[in-house]
Amino acid sequence: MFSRKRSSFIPVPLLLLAARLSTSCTTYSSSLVAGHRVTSSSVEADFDSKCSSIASQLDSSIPNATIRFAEFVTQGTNLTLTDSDQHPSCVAEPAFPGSLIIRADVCRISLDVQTSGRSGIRMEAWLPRNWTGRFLSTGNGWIGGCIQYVDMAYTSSLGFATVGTNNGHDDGYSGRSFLNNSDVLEDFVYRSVHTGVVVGKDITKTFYGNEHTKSYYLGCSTGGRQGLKSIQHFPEDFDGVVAGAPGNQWNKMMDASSHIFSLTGTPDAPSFVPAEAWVNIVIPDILKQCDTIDGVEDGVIEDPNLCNYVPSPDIVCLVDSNSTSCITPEQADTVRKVFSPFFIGDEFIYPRLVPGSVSDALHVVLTGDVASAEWFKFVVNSDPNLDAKTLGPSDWKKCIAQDPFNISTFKGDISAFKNRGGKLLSYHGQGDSLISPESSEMYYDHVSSNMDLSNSQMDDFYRLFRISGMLHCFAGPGAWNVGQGLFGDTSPGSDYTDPEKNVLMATVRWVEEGMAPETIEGTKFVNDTNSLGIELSRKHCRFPLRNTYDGIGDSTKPESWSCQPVSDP
Ligand SMILES: *[C@@H]1O[C@H](CO)[C@@H](O)[C@H](O)[C@H]1NC(C)=O
Ligand SMILES: *[C@@H]1O[C@H](CO)[C@@H](O)[C@H](O)[C@H]1NC(C)=O
Ligand SMILES: *[C@@H]1O[C@H](CO)[C@@H](O)[C@H](O)[C@H]1NC(C)=O
Ligand SMILES: *[C@@H]1O[C@H](CO)[C@@H](O)[C@H](O)[C@H]1NC(C)=O
Ligand SMILES: *[C@@H]1O[C@H](CO)[C@@H](O)[C@H](O)[C@H]1NC(C)=O
Ligand SMILES: *[C@@H]1O[C@H](CO)[C@@H](O)[C@H](O)[C@H]1NC(C)=O
Ligand SMILES: *[C@@H]1O[C@H](CO)[C@@H](O)[C@H](O)[C@H]1NC(C)=O
Ligand SMILES: [Ca+2]
Repeated sequence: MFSRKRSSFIPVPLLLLAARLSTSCTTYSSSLVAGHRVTSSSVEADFDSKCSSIASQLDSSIPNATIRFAEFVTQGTNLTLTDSDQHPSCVAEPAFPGSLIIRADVCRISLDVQTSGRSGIRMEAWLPRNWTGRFLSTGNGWIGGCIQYVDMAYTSSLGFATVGTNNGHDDGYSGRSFLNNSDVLEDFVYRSVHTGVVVGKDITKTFYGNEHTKSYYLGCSTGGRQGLKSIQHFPEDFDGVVAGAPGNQWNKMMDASSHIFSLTGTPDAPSFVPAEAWVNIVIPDILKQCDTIDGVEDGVIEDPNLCNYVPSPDIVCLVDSNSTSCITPEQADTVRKVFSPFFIGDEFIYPRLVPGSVSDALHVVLTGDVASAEWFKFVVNSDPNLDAKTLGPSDWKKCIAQDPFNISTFKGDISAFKNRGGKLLSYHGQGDSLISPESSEMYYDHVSSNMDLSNSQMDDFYRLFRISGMLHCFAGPGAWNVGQGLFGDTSPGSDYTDPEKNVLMATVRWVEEGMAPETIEGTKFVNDTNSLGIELSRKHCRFPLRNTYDGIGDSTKPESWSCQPVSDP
C-alpha cells in the first residue's frame, strides 16, 4: 500500500508527526513492570470491567474534564474512526486513516478537557493491558486538528500507556479556529500536549493504581516541534523525547514556503517548473551531480551538505522551446534559487530546500500555491480573505516578529531537561524537502553554543541522527524505517523494535539503562513492503559525524560504512 509512489497521494501535509512500536521484552522492562503486570486470567477479565467503570471515576477526579467514553478494544479489532473521532479532512492524509487494526488489548478512553473559557482539547488515552509501566505522549502534524491514531496504536502495542490530543481544535488541516482566538493558538503552540500529559499521567495512575515509571514522547514534524517545546518549557514532562524532523523555527518556515512560492510563481508563470520537469529532468540531474559523492550510485545522497547543486548547462534549453528534455533559463533560475538559502536583504532567514528527490516538496511547496497560507490568513493577518499569493518581505518580517507563544521553539538553554537526566533523540531525513534538515543542525549548534557544550558533552543528553534517503518523517529511497511510527514497519514479530534499529526503544534504553545510541540502523524493504524482504540496511550516524563508505564492501550492508568526523568547512 505504501509504495515509494505513495507520496503522490499526499494532498497537503507539509508537516506530519510520528509514532508506533512493538514489543521489546528486554529484561529491564520485565523488572520494571513486575509489580503490576497482569498475570492471572481473573485479573485479565477484570481489565474489561475496570475499563467500563473508569469513566465515572475519572469524571469526578480530573479537573475540567468530561469523559466522552471508555471502551475495551481487543487486539485484532479493525477500529473504524468516525467523524466524531476526527475531522473528515484528517482522513485525506495517510497519517490519519479512517480505520486501523488494533495490535494489543487496550482500554480506550476519550475525553474533553477545557483549557480556558474559550478553548479546550479532545484527547484519548490508550491503556494497554500488558502495561510496561511507561507513559508516552504522541504529537501532531502540520496545524493539528487530528489525533494521531496510528501512533497511539503503535506505542500502546509496545506497552506504553499512551495519550494523544487533537492539538486544540477539530478543524483538521484548516487554521480557521485560530482566528481571533489566542487561546486556541496557545493550545496549538504548547498547551495541548502539556495538558494531555498532565491529565494522561493522572488517568494512568487512576487506572492501574500505580504511577508510571518513566515518561516518553514520540513525534515528527509539528510533533517534533512539540517535543522540543516540552523540553524547553516543561522539562519535567518527559524522561525521553524522540523529536523527528522538528518544525521549529516555525515562523521562518512559514515564510520560507511563501518565499518559495514567490520564486516559482503560479503554474502558468514562465518561472514555474512543472512536476514532470522536476521528475524527468531536474531530479535526474541532481542525482547525476550528487549521488556518487558518497561513492555509491544508489539514488541516496548520503550527506546533502556536500551537494551544492546548480542545474547543469545541458538541461537548460532556449527560451520558448517546448522540449520535454530541458528547462528554460528562467526555470533554471527558479531551481537555482529554491536550492539557495533564503535571505531578506542581508539577513539570513531559513536554509535552502535540500537537493534530493524533492518528491515531498512537489506536493507541498512546489505546487504553485502558498503552502503556509492558512497560517498567514488565520494567525498573522487575521483575515480569512487574505490573498496569500501577494505576500512579501514585510509580511515575512511581521510573521517572525509575532512569534505567538514563542512558537519558534528555538530556546537554546535546555539545561533544566539535561540536569534532570532527560534524553533527547532527534532525527531528520536528509531528503526532507518540507522541513530543511539543515534546520535541525542549526538547532543542535544553537544549543551547543548557548550551553557551551562540546559535541561529546552534547552526546550525554542530545543526539541528532541524520537519516539519509528519508523524506519528511517517513518514506524515501534510503534505509528510512527507524521505528519512528507513522508508516515505519514494526509489525509484531519483526525485530524492528530492537533498540539498535528503533529510535523509540533506543531512547528507552538510553533513559533506563544509560546506554546511549551510537547509531540507528535503518531498514529499507523491497517496495517498502516488509514481506518482500530487505533492500538496504544502513547504520545512520549522529551529527556531526558523516556516514562514509569503505569503497569496497556491499554498500547495502551497514558493515561497509562507518561514522567519520567531518573535516570540511
Ligand atoms: C506482555 O509483555 C511481555 C513482555 O513485556 C511479553 O513477554 C508478553 O508476551 C506480552 N503479553 C501479551 C499478551 O502481549
Ligand atoms: C477495516 O475496515 C475498513 C472499513 O471500515 C475496511 O475498509 C478495511 O479494509 C478493513 N481492514 C481490514 C484489514 O480488514
Ligand atoms: C480549568 O479551566 C480553567 C479555565 O476554564 C483554568 O483557569 C483552570 O486553570 C483549569 N484548571 C486546571 C486544574 O487545569
Ligand atoms: C478578527 O479581529 C480583527 C481585528 O483584530 C477584526 O478586524 C476582524 O473582524 C475579526 N474577525 C472575526 C471573524 O471576528
Ligand atoms: C508549448 O506548448 C504549449 C501547450 O502544450 C503551447 O500552448 C505553446 O504554444 C507551446 N509553445 C511553443 C513555443 O511551441
Ligand atoms: C517568549 O520567550 C521570551 C524569552 O524566553 C519570554 O521573555 C517571553 O515571555 C515569552 N513569551 C511568551 C508569550 O511566552
Ligand atoms: C515492486 O514495485 C514495482 C513497481 O510498482 C513492480 O514492478 C515490482 O514487480 C515490485 N517488486 C516486487 C518484488 O513486488
Ligand atoms: Ca549515493
